[in-house]
Amino acid sequence: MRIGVVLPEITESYLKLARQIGCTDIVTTLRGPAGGEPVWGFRDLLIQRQRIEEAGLTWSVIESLPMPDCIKLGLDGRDEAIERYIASVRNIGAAGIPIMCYNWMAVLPWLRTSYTTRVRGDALATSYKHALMERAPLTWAGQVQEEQLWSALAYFLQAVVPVAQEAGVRLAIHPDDPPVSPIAGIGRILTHPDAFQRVIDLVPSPSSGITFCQGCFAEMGADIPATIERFGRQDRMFFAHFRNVRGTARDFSEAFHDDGDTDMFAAMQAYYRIGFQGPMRPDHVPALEGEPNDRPGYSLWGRFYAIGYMRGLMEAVEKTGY
Ligand SMILES: [Mn+2]
Repeated sequence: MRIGVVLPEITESYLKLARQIGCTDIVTTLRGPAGGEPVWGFRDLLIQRQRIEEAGLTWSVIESLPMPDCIKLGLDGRDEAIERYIASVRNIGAAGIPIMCYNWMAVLPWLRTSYTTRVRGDALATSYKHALMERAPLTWAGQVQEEQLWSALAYFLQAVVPVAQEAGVRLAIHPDDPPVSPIAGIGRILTHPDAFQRVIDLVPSPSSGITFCQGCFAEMGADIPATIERFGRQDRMFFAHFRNVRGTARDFSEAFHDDGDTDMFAAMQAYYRIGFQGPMRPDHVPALEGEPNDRPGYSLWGRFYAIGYMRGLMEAVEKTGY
């Protein structure tokens, strides 16, 4: 099992910290200059990769590359935007970064109704109550039907998956978070485990698979070990977000990894049973006392606590079996 981490920034000091707590893999976002999604240049990627490698770590996942809504909604301009995306995919593959996480949340990304929900010891977590969003005004996109999103996703995959396969990049789709449809008139399609099968089957390829964000699947009410086995046995689970929550899609709160509804030991056993080779990173941790809550879900101490717990679970599973 390879533990990955998102660092606040890629510095020598953070890279060292990552190794000290037992991480092997680095997961980063690629942000672009303001005003448009960029094509990431091969050499910029290579220099960054070498920096991570020389610190003794592997840059295994890009999560995510900016993707404009015209691609997700199938609007004018998408062909040019897909061309730019494809150019980045080629450069990412050439630079030796094997996995790209992406999502199909249009207009409204990752969404919460609170960043200050109290969990154990009054640590601050994010939470979502759909009842509070029922009267949310429509966005600029108006009403968006789910079929429009499915059709745009199929168009995207037909264009990009063959390129990704040739470039040696695996595309791993992340669930909608929260997995509720619609929100503010915008449909959401990755809200049920069967939707991931549909994505895998749209353009079948060893380069098209999923990011198993465990918390989202738990919110969907999925049986976590069974779902890990379902996609793991197809070799389509490329990347995992180890995450625990309390509640369900329409009313949930993030939790400490050892304090939510999911049996995390049983989940870890399932990753071992499928021989999961991909990187796994902790996702959405509470902000602990003494640390600012300026990046809700991504406090550093919370992540470190989660990684220690993951390593403990791994040792327990390795010693007691799966
Ligand atoms: Mn996630």
